[in-house]
Amino acid sequence: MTDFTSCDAIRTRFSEAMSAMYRAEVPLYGDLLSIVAEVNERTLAERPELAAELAVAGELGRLDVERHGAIRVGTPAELAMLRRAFAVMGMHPVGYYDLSVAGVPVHSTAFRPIEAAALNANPFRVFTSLLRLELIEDDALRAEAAAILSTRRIFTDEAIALIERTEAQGGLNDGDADRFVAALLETFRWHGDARVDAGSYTRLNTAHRLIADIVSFRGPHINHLTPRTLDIDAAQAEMERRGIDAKAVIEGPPPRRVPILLRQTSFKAIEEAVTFPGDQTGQHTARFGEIEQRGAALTPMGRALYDRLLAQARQGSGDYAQRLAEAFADFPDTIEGLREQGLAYFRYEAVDGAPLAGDLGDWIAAGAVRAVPLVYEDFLPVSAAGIFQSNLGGAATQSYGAAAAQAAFEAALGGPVHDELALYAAAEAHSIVALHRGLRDAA
Ligand code: OOG
Ligand code: NI
Repeated sequence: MTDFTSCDAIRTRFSEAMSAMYRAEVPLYGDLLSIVAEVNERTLAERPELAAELAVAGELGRLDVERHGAIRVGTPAELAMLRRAFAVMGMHPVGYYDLSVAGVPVHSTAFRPIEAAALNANPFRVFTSLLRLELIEDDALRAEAAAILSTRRIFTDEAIALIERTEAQGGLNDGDADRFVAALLETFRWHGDARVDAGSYTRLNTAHRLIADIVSFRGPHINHLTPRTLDIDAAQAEMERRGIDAKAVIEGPPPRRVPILLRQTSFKAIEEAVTFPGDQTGQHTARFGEIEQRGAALTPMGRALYDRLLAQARQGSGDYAQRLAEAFADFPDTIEGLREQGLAYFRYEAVDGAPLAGDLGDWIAAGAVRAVPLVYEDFLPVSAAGIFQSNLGGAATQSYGAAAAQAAFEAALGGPVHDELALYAAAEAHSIVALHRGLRDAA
């Protein structure tokens, strides 16, 4: 039998290689890593109960390696090959995000592991956006962009050969795994030599800065890589203390005792030197730094409440943090409250064995079973759009209209995206089945 390197191991090597590359390309990313490491260490030391909870959830180990990246591609063929490349690393498309509702001409998915064990081994995720050429209004410019994209090749021959080998033989041996990581890394490297002349760049950039970012270069350079902090308010304060030009507002929910979903902040995009054919030079602004704090995955009901309260906070005037805190006073902030009102997903664990009469609620009330919130492993389109905007100069853009184009996206991808809510619900149901089995065996 051939000995294949596990998907988890390949993913970990790849995420380490990406991290090293991005650190060299965007040195401020290294500062973010050190801020997050410091804050996490301090938080765990100050809050032993949090450290214990993370240990029980199997999450302590993944914290130091946890990152998400983001890339943007131009064509269906590029997206379809990415799906196959990420599959080599056990990363599958989860969720569909229509960012056109925020005036950004892309739609997206997140490639990530989906099994609990794989997530805890290394939850590396890549938010991946596809340009929607049809949203470029100017016919000539749309044709120009399509022509430019039709001649670019973003994967090396070796990367494609190793993807095909994986599909043919079911995995990669250790040497091939290393070659695959090195070959695929080339796709996400920054290339300052644009493929288009300065005139095209300016036309694309005027239509939308993101269009220029996607179309003008040799590949879908990684545009940020985000470590996970346990205390984003502390990390934000430390960014400011170090004089890093951080975004003013933390996106997402307010600070809470039981964190929910995702809170994110970023530092502004850096300006990078670009050369155009014919030796003209210019500047491109797209790549940035971001940190995030993750909390509980919400049920559809929890998400609806979240969306309503966030909208409410955004409408008012005056201090945003205060409006946010006031609006979210209506969102239960205890494990029991979230659970009883059906707002979040949980994993249920037997505390210690005595079998009990009654149902799950009775067991929890009796302290025989503990409910642990499932981590939100996905993204928030509204926050994402906020981050897109803040890094693109912030000018309000018109909405492209809300028509969801998920079917077109999945056709480009070459398969359906997983429904993230179904994944959380299945993980919860699975833990309940395991609990019943355990209690029965103990009886
Ligand atoms: C992706 C932005 C989305 C997030 O954390 O929500 C994202 C992009 O700018 O390409 O990464
Ligand atoms: Ni991000």
